[in-house]
Amino acid sequence: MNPTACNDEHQRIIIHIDLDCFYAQVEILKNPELKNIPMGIQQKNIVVTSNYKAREFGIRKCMLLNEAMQLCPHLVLVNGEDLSDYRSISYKVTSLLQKYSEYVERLGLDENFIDATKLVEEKLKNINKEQIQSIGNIFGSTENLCQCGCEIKVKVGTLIAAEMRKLIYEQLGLTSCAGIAHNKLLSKIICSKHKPNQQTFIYPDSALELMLSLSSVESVPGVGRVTSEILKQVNVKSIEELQNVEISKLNKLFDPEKAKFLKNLSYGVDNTLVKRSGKPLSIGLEDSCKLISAEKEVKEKLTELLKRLMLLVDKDGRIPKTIKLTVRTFDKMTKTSRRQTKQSNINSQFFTSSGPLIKLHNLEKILLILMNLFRKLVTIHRPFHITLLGLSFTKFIERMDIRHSIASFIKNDIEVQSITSIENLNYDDSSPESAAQSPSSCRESSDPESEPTPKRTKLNIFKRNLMEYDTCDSPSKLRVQDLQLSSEKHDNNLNIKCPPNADKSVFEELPLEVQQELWFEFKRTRMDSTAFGNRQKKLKSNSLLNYFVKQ
Ligand code: DCP
Ligand code: MG
Ligand code: MG
Repeated sequence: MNPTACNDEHQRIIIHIDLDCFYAQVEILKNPELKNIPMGIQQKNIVVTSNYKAREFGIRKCMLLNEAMQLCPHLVLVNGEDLSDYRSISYKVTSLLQKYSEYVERLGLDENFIDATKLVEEKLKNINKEQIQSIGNIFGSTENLCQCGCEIKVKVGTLIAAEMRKLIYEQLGLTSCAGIAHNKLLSKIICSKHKPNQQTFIYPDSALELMLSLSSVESVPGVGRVTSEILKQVNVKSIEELQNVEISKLNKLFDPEKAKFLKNLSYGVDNTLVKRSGKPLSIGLEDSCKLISAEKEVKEKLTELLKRLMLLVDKDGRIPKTIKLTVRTFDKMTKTSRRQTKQSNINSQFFTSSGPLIKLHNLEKILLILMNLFRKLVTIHRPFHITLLGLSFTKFIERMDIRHSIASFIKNDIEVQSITSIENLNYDDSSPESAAQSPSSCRESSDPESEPTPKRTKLNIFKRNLMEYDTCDSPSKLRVQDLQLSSEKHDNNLNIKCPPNADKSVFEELPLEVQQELWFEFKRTRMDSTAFGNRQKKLKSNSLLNYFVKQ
C-alpha cells in the first residue's frame, strides 16, 4: 500500500520530472558538436523533437520534415528511429530517482513521477522552517494561503526536486524540468510552464486557476482524444464546461467512476497514487514497410527486427519466455488494414549464455517459430500485402532466476509446448501493442509495470528431490524408479525416464527436450560417479540439471 494514500487533501508532495528535448539531448551526449547548432531528430518524414536552438527557428515537435527545413534550412538531422539508447538512458534516470524513493512511476521514456511526501517529512525534521526558501518559479498567488501545512511541504518539495535534477545532470549530463505540487495532475501540468532546465511549483490554492488556464479538456493529462470526443456530445470542450456539466450527464457517457474522475480533474483534484514502476513488461520493436508480398521478404524483415530486438533484450538483462508477432495486412480490395498478433512460448535456454545473445543457431530457431506464427496469421498461398511487422518479447524472468525457469514451464498460464518441434501454442490477441513515444512507424513498446515474482512451489519439491539424490551415498543405493513416460508426445525410442526421487508429475509436465537433458544428465553423472567413485562429483557447470541442484 502506498504510504501516502490520501483523500481530497493536500498532504502529499508529488514531483514530476520531464527531461528537456530528450532524444536530442541523448544525441548531443553521443556527439557534443550538435549542442550549439539547430538539430532535429528525424523519424521517417517527421522531426519528432529538436534541441532548443532549433526551437528558436519555430521547429516544433512532430513537425513534417519539409516544413521544418523551410523554417530552418541549416537544421542538422539525426535519425532517431532506433530507440535503444533513449530507452537505456531513460531507465538510468528512473534508477537514479529510485535512490530517493521507491515510489517512482515512469511515464513514457522521459518522465517520472516521484511521491516525495516521506522525503519532505524527513527533511522537515532537520531543517529550520523559518529559513526555507523555495527554488524555482511559482504559479499563482501567495496571498491567503491554506494553513494546513501544505505551503511548507511544497517549499521543501522544491528543494528535493532541485536536488534530483542536479543529480540527473551530474550523473548523466541531462537537463530536465520539474513540477512540484500536491498531486500528480498538477505536478505534470505545472512542469512544462517554464522550460528548459527549470522548475515550477504550485500551492493547492492555485489549482483552480491553473486548470482554468488550460485551453480545452484535451490538454488535461488523463483526458485522451477518445474521451474528449465523447465529451463533445454533451457540449463539453472547455474546463469550465466540464466543471459545470451535471454529473448525471457524464454518468450516461462513462462509467460512474470515470465520470467522477473527470469531474475531479476539472477542479485539479487527482487522488491517483504514484505507482512503482519496474522494468517493462514487454520489449518490442515494430516497423512499417512498403508492401511486402513474399514470404522471403517477411523472413528478411523479421531477421532484421529480431537482431535488433535481441540486442535490446541483452541490454535489459532479463530472459523472456514468450515472443509475440504483430502483422498488419492491407486488403487491396476493401482498402482496409488489419492488425493481428500471435504469440508463442520460447525456450529460456536460448538466452542463458551471457554476452550478446545473437547466437546464430538460436536466432534461426526463433525465426522458425516466427515464420510458423506468420503462416498462422497470413494465408500464404493467397496474395497478401504486409504493411507492418512487429516483434516483442514478454513474460520476463530475471537471469538470476533462471533456475526457476523450469517452474515457468511447469506453472505457465499457457500450455507447455515443445519449442524445437515448432508445435507452439498460438492464440489470438488482436489488441494493439502498447507503444511508447513514437508517432512514426518505428515504435518500441515499453510497459512500465512491475514484474511478477517467480513461482516456486512444485519446483522446490522437484529441486529438493534431486538434491537428495545428489548427496546420497551411491547410485546403487537409490530408490530407482526409472519410470517410463506415458505421454503420447514423448518419443519412446529415446527411452527417457524420470530421474530417481524427482517428482514424476512435475517431470512429465516439462517439455520433451528438457526431460531429455535432465535424463541424460542424470545418466552421465551416474556413470561418472560409478566410474570414479566420486559421489560429490560436480555437475557440468552449464547443465540443466545444475539449475536444479546448484544453490
Ligand atoms: N516524442 C515522440 N513523439 C511525440 C512526442 C515525443 O517521439 N509525439 C519523443 C521525442 C522526445 C521524447 O519523446 O524527445 C520526449 O517527449 P517530450 O514531449 O517530453 O519532448 P522533449 O523531451 O523532446 O521536449 P521537451 O523539452 O519539450 O520536454
Ligand atoms: Mg521532455
Ligand atoms: Mg515528456
